[in-house]
Amino acid sequence: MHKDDPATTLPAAAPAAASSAQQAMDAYWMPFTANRQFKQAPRMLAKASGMHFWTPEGRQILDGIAGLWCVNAGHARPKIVSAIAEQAAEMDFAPPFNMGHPKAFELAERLIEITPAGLNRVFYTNSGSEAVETALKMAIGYHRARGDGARTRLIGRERGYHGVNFGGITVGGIVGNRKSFGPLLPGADHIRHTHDLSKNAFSRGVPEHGAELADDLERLVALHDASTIAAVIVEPVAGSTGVLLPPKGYLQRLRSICDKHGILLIFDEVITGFGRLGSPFAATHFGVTPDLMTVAKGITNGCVPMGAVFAKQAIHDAFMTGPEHLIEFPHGYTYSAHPLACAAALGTLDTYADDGLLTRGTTMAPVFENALHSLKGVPHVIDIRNIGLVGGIELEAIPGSPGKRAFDTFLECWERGVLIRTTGDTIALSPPLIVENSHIDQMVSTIADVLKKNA
Ligand code: PXG
Ligand code: PLP
Repeated sequence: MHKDDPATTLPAAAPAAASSAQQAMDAYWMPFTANRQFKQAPRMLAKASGMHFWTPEGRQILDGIAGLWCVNAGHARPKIVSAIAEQAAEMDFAPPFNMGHPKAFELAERLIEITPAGLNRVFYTNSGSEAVETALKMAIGYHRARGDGARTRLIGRERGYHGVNFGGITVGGIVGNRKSFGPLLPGADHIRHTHDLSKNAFSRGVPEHGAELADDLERLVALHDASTIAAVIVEPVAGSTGVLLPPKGYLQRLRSICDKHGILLIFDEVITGFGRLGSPFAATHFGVTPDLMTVAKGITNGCVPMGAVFAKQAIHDAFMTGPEHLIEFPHGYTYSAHPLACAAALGTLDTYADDGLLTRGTTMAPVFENALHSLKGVPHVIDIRNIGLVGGIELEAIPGSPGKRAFDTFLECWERGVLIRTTGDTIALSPPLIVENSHIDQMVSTIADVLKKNA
């Protein structure tokens, strides 16, 4: 640091009580944030419990998005907090390569009790992005291990979000996340997205029209030949792109086309996993079992970074060949199965079980659905979508300024004490699964007030 730089003359660690306005802000390059806008008018969070955050000044904020789709059991749950604290004191770290620790094995056994039947092998990562890279490598490696090494193509879907690493943005379909980063991985392709407002606007739950969009995979099979395709990856319900639900029968159809052609099906359940739809997983909810499933976020209630891939046993077993002293799958992260993450995940599974949270979304869904759909007719609302405890409210874009109407709504809801999330011109709501009717009322009425005021 240069001592004449005025920014560095501030104390290195700002006092805990410093208000957001006093804090030096230049050094931190924020992720997925409009940095310059933020730093002019920072939105700081300092404390969290249950359904709420508090700002450093003590203003209470209702959490309408479970942090970032991850704090499914609500904030500061005692069993999770104490599990992390106790683990940090007992064993802070253990190398995951060639060594194990009991909680990593215990957690895997606990997880496969709730995954769809057949998905019974667990590989740990530290994020959803890493889980996606891991699953894509497993898919290609699996085919090669079986002597089908020409199957290397990866198929994603338009508008899909699979994290931000190179594999994930290759199969991802959000243009803004890919266009600046070169040619990406070779050989990938995309099926069409399923969003169709002309037929499905204001659907409650899964839309009626569009199962045939799964047949777009047949187009890619005809173009590339199935013998070159390793896997198809989709979000069962697309979250990040603006809450797009699968049309009725779509996922079943995708499953059967994959089966017909020997293509692996990967569900990216980073958002839909751990109760978001009212069932433990989207695969459970829709009765469609993928070959590989990626999760993160809710696996630790967002408390310690962790992700995972669930694999069918046959995929795992295909790797288990060759000399027994050699590594079968040359892949893993320094922090795979981190003891703090495993402890947090065990505390999280206990908390979900204690409160019945993996299915509470089903109980609350009718209340949530009715509240959301009460926004029909509010100025600029052009669609409302919902399933379980996730909702999307699509706004008409301001001509020439896509995203602005939703972002302005987000800013004004924040001023009024409600945290929502926006992507493009869609507002996403995904509250902690402990949400009560009064919280739902507060979220929806705040959004309605803001939209009416700015009509
Ligand atoms: N796959 C899916 C389906 C996701 O939703 C990831 C992968 C990546 O996970 P990590 O842990 O690497 O972030 C995600 C993450 C949003 C938003 O804008 C959504 C996510 C992350 C950040 C923002 O709604 N989802
Ligand atoms: N870069 C270097 C130089 C490393 O040594 C390592 C891990 O040892 C990595 C990257 C990968 O880090 P991680 O295992 O945390 O993903």
